[in-house]
Amino acid sequence: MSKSPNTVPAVDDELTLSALEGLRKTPKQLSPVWFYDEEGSTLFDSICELPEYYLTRTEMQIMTQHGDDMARRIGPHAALIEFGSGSSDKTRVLLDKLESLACYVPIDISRDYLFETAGSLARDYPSLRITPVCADFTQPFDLPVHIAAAHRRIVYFPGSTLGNFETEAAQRVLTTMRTIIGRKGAVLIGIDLRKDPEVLQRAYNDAAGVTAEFNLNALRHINRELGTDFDVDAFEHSALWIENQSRIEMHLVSTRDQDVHLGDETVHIRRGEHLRTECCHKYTLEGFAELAASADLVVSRVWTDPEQKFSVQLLEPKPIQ
Ligand code: AVJ
Repeated sequence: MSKSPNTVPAVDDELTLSALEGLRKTPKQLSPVWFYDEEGSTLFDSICELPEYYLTRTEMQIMTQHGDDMARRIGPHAALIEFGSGSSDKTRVLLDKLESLACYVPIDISRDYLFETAGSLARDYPSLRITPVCADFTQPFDLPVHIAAAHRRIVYFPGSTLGNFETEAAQRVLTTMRTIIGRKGAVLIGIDLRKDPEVLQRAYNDAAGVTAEFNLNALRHINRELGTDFDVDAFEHSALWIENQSRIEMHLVSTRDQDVHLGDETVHIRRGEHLRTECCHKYTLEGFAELAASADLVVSRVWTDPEQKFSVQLLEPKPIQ
């Protein structure tokens, strides 16, 4: 999984092109990847502390309560590879419980944040081999060769981040994981579950307005990175439950007509027009098992909280008949 060195265009152009592609769609779209600059990663950590945002807290409870069982099922001498590692908070629960872990490979797109977190983990787990990889895991990336020496490879993907992907893209991410773990490995994944729409709406429209700031920060990030001129003050946050898609959609709504310049192009945004910045799919247990099966993965264990708000699931390769 490596890029050919002479066919890669200038990175900025690649980013500009993919941003333009989204802005040419109807409705206009921005990738949720734009949330996560350093400021955005910090805002996301604040979201996790919000009373309305049950996801992180519930997942953490599940990890604490069932971590021993998870560690037993993972077994000794595993390589732990985390997709979108962020603060690695939930990972610490696993690191405390796993027996003689071979190595930890956190993968994240936010470089400074990744190395900062890896540094603090290295201080707290001095004997653990930690190899951070700065990458967008939806694109080809290289893993350190030393993971081959581990007894098995475990991909950890907490936080229900898979929910950000539409069905086909989610299948591709799961297939990437399936390839990484090979025949003997497993995927440990956090998946948010369908529930009362009221509870969902509140989780993405918090009273303190942190989610709104997080959403708007995507525009600040893109302005800084691509030199665009979105008028950040002329956008409002909106998050709605879309029943027939079983997802929350985060949007930014323009409060005036504006022209945004991107590369050589001018993108016109009408007053009242929506930019979609994120989809957060919510699954039933059956629905997720079906999605996993489409990537040749079988759900071998599900851990949930008593109210079944959230789930952590162990996926293993479908046995070859
Ligand atoms: C990191 C994708 C799991 O979908 O809940 C939080 C991001 N967006 N509030 C989510 C998010 C708005 C979050 N994920």
